[in-house]
Amino acid sequence: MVEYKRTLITTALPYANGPIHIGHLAGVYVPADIYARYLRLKNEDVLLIGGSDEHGVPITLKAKNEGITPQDVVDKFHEIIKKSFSDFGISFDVYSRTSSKVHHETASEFFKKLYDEGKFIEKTSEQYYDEENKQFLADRYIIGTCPKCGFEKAYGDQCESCGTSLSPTELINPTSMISGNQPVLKETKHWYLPLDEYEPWLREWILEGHKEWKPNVYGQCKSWIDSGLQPRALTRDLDWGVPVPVEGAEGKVLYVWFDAPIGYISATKELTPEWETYWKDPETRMLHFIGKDNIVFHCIIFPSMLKAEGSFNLPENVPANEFLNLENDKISTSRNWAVWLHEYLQEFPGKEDVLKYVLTANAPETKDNDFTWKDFQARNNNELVAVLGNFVNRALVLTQKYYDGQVPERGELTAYDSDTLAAISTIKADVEKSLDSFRFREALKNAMDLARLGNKYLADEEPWKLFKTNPERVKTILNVCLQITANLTVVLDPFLPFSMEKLRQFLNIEKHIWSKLGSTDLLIAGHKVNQPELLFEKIEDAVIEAQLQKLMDTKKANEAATTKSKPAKESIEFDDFGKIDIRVGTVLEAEKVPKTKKLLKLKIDTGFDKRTVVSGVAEYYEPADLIGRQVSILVNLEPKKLKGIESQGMILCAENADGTLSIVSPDQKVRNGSEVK
Ligand code: B3M
Ligand code: ZN
Repeated sequence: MVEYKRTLITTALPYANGPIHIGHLAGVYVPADIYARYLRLKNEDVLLIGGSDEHGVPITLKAKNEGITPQDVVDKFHEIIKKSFSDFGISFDVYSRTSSKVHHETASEFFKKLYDEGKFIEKTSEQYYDEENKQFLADRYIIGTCPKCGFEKAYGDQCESCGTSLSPTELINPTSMISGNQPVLKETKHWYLPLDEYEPWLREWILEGHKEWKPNVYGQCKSWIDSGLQPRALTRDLDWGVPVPVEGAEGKVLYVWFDAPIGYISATKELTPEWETYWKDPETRMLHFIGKDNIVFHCIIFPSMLKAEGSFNLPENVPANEFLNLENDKISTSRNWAVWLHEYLQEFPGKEDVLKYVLTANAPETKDNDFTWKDFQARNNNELVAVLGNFVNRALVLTQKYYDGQVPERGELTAYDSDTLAAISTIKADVEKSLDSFRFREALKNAMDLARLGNKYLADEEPWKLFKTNPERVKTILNVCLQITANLTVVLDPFLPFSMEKLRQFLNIEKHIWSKLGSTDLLIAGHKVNQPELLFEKIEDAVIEAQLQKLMDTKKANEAATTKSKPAKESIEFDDFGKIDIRVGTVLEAEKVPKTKKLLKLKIDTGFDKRTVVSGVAEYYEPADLIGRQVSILVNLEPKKLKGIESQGMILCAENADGTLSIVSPDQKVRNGSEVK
């Protein structure tokens, strides 16, 4: 397709079983939002569609773990997700949910049509069943070892380690997620889409017809098609989802990957009565923004469903991204290893654009990438503050200072002036080329080139040195700088929407459309600009350290959760216990033992004497912090010399999973000498 009249952009529907994190944002929502904003600036007809995926085993498992209903789970997370997207400025035209009535009807009708037209095959097969819970174990209800890569916690539908899509019977050592039992096989009936019959068509449509798709997407499709497609079951034995609308299907629901992409259709229906134009008019171009784990569903299965139905458009492109890691480790909801959007928004108010910037500049477009807080800080301080913020601030402050905020007249141009102004159009063309091929990192870099250009121009021309001697020249220089600033509000608008809105307020201008980009008269002489504020603020080390500390705490908590406690030692007689004399004492003095890393020398008031104890806690406590504290001390332990000091007892500590020590103290002040028993 060359010409199109409108664009329908869909974004993967996040499972409503947890909040949104930076991995979701970098992979799907930030690029989709940039693209939608770009098309809107070009005055194109575009819809950005989103919503929560509220069915499937991820939801029912979460409900089970928390002892609440699936409806409770999705109600809670749908609200959190929707609000965080909106606060972050993802410009959805609609953000819907798949538990809605319109969705249930739409998905149900879609299935019924394929059923009535004989597009499914009905098959009875043996599937895993948990006898204790009397339940079939679909998809993620079952885990086992991946037959491809050996990962031990692969799900029944997919291995998260190697990405292979699986069926439960392929798993080695299958285990029920509900009971932990070995499941048994039991017969059940389901409806399958014979993907094998669509193979020749898929081959032609994708492998011949869409060679322009990103290599990672095209490559995955090719490997799927080349390894031979199998009929795919589109129903499940579950009690949460869209009921299968045919007779003899009691207790069965539509497979979540059948209903979820239809969610894009229902959301469009919810938004506009014109929904069919967006889905069926061949002059509409449909784009699916997704992460790499969703490629097969959006490129093979959903298109085959659409093809079977017959009246819908197929996707024109599927610009899927790879994964984002966090500080060198895979982002994981269950391990709480993530930067959560709703927390970021609270902890970094007014810095929505900074996160968008960093996630775009470092987007996992062609390979997995790593988000680090140090990189976040560096990009903010060295790029947003030092380049973009610095340039516009200087241009605006000088305009206030020299001309009381009025845009000065431009005189005769030097070659450098003309080249600088002409470069804006070149940058426009570069950004378009990058965006049109879904290369967002490059597009952002192209757009930031305009800020770099302005910064360099200002540094080269040094108007502050000329103001006394050549005031006419300064007018021209600042006029050029202000035109660049005004152009920045256009070229960076898709990427930094909140900041560009602010910048338009400083400049006292309305939003310009994309085609104005490159114009050297966005601001006419005499136009009055406002007093500027800072566009971006430096992020201090302490802020970054606090975030890193938060992640360290998560790591510790995870280690603690996965460390098995030692079993209890052999039983002893009460008399044996009676031999142990533990007392509470107060630390009177504390100092480091010279030339050691671990040892502190403590003077303790035990209530009946004052004695010296050497303790191995120097790495965890500052001596000064211990003075005055009550501790538990084993007082009848044989004295022992440590580094030449006689230690008369032992301070009791609890040992953490990571080997760190924590002193055991009474939870309120007691008399020194009190027995611990
Ligand atoms: N909810 C899977 C995911 O969040 C799924 C996407 C549905 S898109 C129709 O990765
Ligand atoms: Zn695997």
